[in-house]
Amino acid sequence: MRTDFQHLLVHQDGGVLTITMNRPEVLNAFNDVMLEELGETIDAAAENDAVRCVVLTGAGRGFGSGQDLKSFAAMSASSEPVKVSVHLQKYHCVVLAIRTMPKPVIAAVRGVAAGISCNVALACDLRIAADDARFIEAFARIGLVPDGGGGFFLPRLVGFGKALEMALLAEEVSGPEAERIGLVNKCVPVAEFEAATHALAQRLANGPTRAYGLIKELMNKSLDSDLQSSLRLEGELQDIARGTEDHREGVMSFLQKRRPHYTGR
Ligand code: LHQ
Repeated sequence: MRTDFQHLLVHQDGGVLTITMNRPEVLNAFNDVMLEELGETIDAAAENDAVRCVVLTGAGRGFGSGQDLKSFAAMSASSEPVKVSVHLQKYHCVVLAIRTMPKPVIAAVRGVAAGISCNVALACDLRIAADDARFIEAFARIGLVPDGGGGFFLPRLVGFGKALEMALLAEEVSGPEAERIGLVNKCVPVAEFEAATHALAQRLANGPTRAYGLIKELMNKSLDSDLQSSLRLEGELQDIARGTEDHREGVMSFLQKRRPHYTGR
């Protein structure tokens, strides 16, 4: 797997692939290169069976500050400005790749997660935050609407009223508050952040990966489904899960009163 990127640090430890957005001087704002590198790495992780859990995080004191506003201004000032909707398609590929990847993706957020960086974190399957985290739906501050899937994920995570409040007022939500309102799954003290992220990622990487992929599919499809369709899909996916080695290992280990050893097959 390629690891020599300009603006990403990519590190594999066992089944855990950690992708670190690495432009700390601008709080990991997205420029075109970093966005393309992230897309490439997420796609490669999805295809690679040796990767069983992905962690997305930021270098330095923040997770990400959104679109790089300097490069965006330059883009807008060019003689042939690109339509934002066209530029957004690259982000949409990343968001869709995270959602459809048949293995868990964790966003590990320290410090600021603003604008589209915040919404990329919301697209991940689980979010762990340090207590110095600052989530900002910063768009309205500069007269824009939430993008990168924020309009979809935010109300589904925190409810309609809180989502509108975050998007309209564009105020910071702290790590502990984010945990309280369901924006993140877990908030831990900064001193424990790395160890807690590592433990969660290793736990998922050692789990029944194929079942995790099917669980993602079931939950994601439920978001625009009805009960009957969801029940039908549940049966189809359970047939697949039942045929996996990990299912057999899970039942066997239970009966033999030992810990399961899942291989992801
Ligand atoms: C930055 C940025 C940044 C460049 C900090 N760009 N340099 C829109 C258009 C198209 C497609 C994609 O989607 C989007 C959606 C978006 O994402 S729009 C939202 C973009 N993000 C923002 O509006 C946030 C702008 N940044 C801030 O409000 C603050 O920097 C935050 C609240 C993130 C952090 O504040 P502080 O902790 O006080 O840090 P700082 O402001 O001192 O920033 C540190 C440095 O990072 C600083 O550079 P300098 O040379 O002065 O040290 C900032 O200029 C730079 N930086 N965000 N998005």
